Amino acid sequence: MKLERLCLWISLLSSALIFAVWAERSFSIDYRRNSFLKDGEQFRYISGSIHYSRVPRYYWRDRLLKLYMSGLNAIQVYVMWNYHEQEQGQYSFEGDRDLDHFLHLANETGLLVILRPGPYVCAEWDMGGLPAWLLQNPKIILRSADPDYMQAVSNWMAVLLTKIQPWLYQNGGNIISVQVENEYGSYFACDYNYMRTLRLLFRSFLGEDVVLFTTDGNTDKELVCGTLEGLYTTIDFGTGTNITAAFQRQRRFEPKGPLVNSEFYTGWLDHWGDKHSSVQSQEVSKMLREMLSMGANVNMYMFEGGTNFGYWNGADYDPRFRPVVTSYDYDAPLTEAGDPTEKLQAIRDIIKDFRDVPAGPFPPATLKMAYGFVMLQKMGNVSSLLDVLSPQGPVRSKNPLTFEEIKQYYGYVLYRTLLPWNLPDPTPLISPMNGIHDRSYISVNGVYQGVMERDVTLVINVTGREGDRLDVLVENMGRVNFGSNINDYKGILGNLILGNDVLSDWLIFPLDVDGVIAKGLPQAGWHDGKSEEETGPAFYSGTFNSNGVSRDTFIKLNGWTKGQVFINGFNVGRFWAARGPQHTLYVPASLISATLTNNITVLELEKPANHRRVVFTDRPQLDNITV
Ligand code: 6DJ
Repeated sequence: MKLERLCLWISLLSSALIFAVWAERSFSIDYRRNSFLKDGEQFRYISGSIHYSRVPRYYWRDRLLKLYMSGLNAIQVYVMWNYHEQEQGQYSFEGDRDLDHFLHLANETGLLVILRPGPYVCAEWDMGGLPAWLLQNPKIILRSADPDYMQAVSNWMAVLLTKIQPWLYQNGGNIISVQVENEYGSYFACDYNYMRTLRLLFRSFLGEDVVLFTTDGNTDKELVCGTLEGLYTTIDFGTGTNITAAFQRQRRFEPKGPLVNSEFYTGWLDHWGDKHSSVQSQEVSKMLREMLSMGANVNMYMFEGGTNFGYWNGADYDPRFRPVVTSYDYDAPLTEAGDPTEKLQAIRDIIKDFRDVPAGPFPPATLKMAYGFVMLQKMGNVSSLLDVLSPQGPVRSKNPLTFEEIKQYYGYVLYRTLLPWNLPDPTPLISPMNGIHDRSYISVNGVYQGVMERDVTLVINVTGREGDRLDVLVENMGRVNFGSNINDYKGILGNLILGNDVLSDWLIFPLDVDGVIAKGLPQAGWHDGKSEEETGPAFYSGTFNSNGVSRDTFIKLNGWTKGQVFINGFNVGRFWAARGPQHTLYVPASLISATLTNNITVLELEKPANHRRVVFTDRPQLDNITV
């Protein structure tokens, strides 16, 4: 009896203690002293962006430690809605999507978190993080108070913010502030009701105490549409901006409180076909020093960019469709593979003048391995493997349907119809409304004819005979993530014209490329494609042994054209050797088996290299210049 009472006392006492400790935990804004307040003390963050969805879980701890050792006291993290709710109502928070685990590791490492849960995030991520299933309603007005959109947002936020709530600083966790929406002022809708509803939603799940904020580009128009009372106004800008003028603009909307640059650009993103971006470290460090000298809070975007694995890259639309490359290296202080750079050293040297940087040696670059050449064998053309790739068979429709209409949101769909008459002479196949989203690979009876590409090639000549199979394999190259074109439907939008006639009666095959490759195909049961055409969409496969060493490596597809690479069933991302500027894909060590035979499968969409080899090197090449 006595023992029970003692236990009760102990438990009451410890609860009181925990409560007392937590009661001291607070994070707020001191408007009088133009500062943040943490546990009642003035506080300033020096933070860096990292997106857990762009780094394999295996490396989360490594990267977080490197951020900490760089002298940062906080990280800024996006939650990509479509990464967690790929199908409506089905949530995934496992493995690489385990947000709780990521927050836990950050906490263990000693990093505070500035969380950016969207719902829209931009971020060069497919559709700015919005799930493509929202587009099933053709009338939906994204990022507005549209009831359908808002209902989906509320359902998601109920799941996400409930998870987040215990991680708030005042509740014992490490999240010090939460952003509402993202650069909303850049969006045409400028819908205050939307922002008000979001504010209400965030407050109802997270409480009154949490610091909620907005981030907008550095112009009056953006700040007018992006800010709202009760949400602290912050801005974003990079090198080449007049810092004083930028912070003065923040001051016009937030006369008191801390100065905050929520996205100070350490580098920039790349598009296929464009020049590789880079930003001089001297410029970055000089400007960082100036901002820190003013007492400003700074988040560096990105500190570690990572990779757009699979199909996750976004695209811009200005003035034409421009998809973002697979690497999100961003010329950031830590490379795509998490290695320290000279820019990191320069930044760390600046930070040292403003706060204590952890002592001890900086973690070194992870070891890389040049596994060398691997020969690939052709496994078969896409057109001849439809029974494997599309086991449920095709959807039949008079007119073409979009990816969204057939609920295949990513990857590839094959549209098939029959030629209505003999075409002895080259006859134009036309996409009159520029409706191929985004790139299609055309063949007639398995004979490859060429490419049609959104905004670039709207007509292609084809030949054939009446009744021949016309196959249009359409690739979704990533949805627009910025601007007013984010309702970016994929597939064939509108009819195709052959000569003077509209093509109709389509068989539409959703292709489960990832599912099939993850199951270990193509090895088992696939016929060998040797007798088939040399060009056109086809699978190639090969194996290699790592001789007991599993290390980071980079795959290079010299002489190949464009496609998708899978290592041991994992979709490493897109390559486009013919266009650049990215020429290697990052393959993290966690994908490579030290003991078993490793498989590599390539979906080449156009023309393979004559030598049929790929090479694993120990160095990235993100620029067209050979290094
Ligand atoms: O918040 C945005 C980031 O997610 C801000 N930004 C970055 C990231 O997308 S482009 C790069 C951009 N905003 C669009 C402004 C275009 C000039």
